Amino acid sequence: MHKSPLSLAAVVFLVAPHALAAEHTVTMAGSTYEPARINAAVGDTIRFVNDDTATHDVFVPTAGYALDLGAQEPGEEIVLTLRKAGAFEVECVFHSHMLTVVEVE
Ligand SMILES: [Cu+2]
Repeated sequence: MHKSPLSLAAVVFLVAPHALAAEHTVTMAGSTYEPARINAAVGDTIRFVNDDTATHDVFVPTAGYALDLGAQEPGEEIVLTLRKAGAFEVECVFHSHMLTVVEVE
């Protein structure tokens, strides 16, 4: 048996483009966002996982992207969907040294 050109085309259509959206994970152990830099694409999601013993936060001060997801207790997860291209910084309002930079293509 061989696949007809029609079924091959259908397979290609099914995997592009929405199936390409990626999920990135940022952890917070030791009051440090890990990784410190994320390269992502529009439509991707970032899962912020508080795997630390302290309360943290996802705060974006960058103009045009500003948001504050509020206090995130140990064990909690928050998922952020990236809806526009550009770059923004994520900080924690409780720990000023915490920083990760997100670049969205
Ligand atoms: Cu923090």
